[in-house]
Amino acid sequence: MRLSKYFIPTIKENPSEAHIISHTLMLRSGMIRQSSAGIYVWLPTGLIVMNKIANIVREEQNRAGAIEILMPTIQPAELWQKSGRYDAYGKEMLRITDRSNREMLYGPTNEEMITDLFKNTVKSYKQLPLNLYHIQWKFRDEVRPRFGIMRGREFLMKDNYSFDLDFEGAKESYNKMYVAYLRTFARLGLTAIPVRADAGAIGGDLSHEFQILAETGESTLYYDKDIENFDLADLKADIDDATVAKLRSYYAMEEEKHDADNCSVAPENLKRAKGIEVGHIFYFGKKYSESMGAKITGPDGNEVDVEMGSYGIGVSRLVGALIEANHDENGIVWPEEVAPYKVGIINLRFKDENCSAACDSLYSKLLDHGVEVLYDDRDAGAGTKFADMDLIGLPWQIIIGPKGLDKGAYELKNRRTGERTEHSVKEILEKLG
Ligand code: 5CA
Repeated sequence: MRLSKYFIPTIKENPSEAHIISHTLMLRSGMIRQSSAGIYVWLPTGLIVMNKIANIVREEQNRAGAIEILMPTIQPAELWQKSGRYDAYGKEMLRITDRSNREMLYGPTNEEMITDLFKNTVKSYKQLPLNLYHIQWKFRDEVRPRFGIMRGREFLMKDNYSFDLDFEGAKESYNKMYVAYLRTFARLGLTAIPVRADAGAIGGDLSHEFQILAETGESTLYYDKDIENFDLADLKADIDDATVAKLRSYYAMEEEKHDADNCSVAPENLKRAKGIEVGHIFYFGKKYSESMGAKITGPDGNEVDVEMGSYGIGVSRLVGALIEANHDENGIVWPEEVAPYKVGIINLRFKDENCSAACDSLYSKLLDHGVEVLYDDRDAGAGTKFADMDLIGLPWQIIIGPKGLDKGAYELKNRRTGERTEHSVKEILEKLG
């Protein structure tokens, strides 16, 4: 992409409305603009990153056997009246009336709708287990939307719902998602700690939040520091049962649920830290199937309420969480997996014909090699170009000016380490292609 023909409206100064680094950097690097409180426009690079995250989430859901569908954002109130949550949800739900005066709402989550779909489509245990997911916008009229897209009112979530005949089956579905989540966050290069979200409810230990440690996190966690010996960001390969069992044996709990007097972890091993919740998985059994009449015929011919679980990942929140984990004083430092482009070309001398010809040529060669490249071909000074490229945070930069060209050398900069090396075009294509 040629920057002169693109749309990345960067900002030099730190915007006063931003209080955490990810929000500041998303605004400054031109990824988002606020439309109204907690509601954002996603600009080109922001959208690319969010789509890349969504795709990694999607691949890991598919690998775990979940099936993608797409449910609407607008739901009829009737479904929520059946489950009993229409009144309980209170002011966080955005309620709408259509032209026939029917009560509708903008979905904050989809348990009711999926249970209704299941009820109308699945009749027998032979069609189970079933796990359906979608990646769709949600709306929650949060009291305090803040930190940009981190706690938005409109946000993108992957949510899925498992259906099983019995508790044993539901537990298996839950465990599959637990592993899928570990793999998803590992592929994003994030260390997400599985935190037991509920100690005593029906599911026992079948509710976990996945928390990324960050000083700007909204949750406070207590956890056994031995969990850090697990390289959680390295769990990309197959995760065996023993690893899962070990992880689940570690203590990790949110502050509100942590009982200091009865905690099993030795005080010297107990750590307190802030976290960002990027995922949440629940087993809730027959809660919705019972109230909404989602029954299946079991092997004995009797009808039973189906066993369910639900699983959420904050896809748009992850964009912010990734920036919290990957930045320096000059801007964002994208991991390659989710970077909006892999490499940026900086043309230092726009008015120099040789220099521009060399940049144009390298740009098309990189494109031919299938490399995602952002080419700063603007009529702007070197200082501006360096600053913008660092701010945008692509993993690699190729800096091209007349001096280097005289030697036939192209400077390659690694954004993360700052290391600069000189290469021929051939070497660059081999390295990045
Ligand atoms: N129905 C369940 C799971 S499908 C559910 O809604 N779970 S949740 O409330 O925990 O949300 C799932 C994930 O969405 C959270 O872990 C968080 O990462 C993300 N999320 C929740 N609220 C917001 C928000 N206001 N802004 C951005 N992301 C959010």
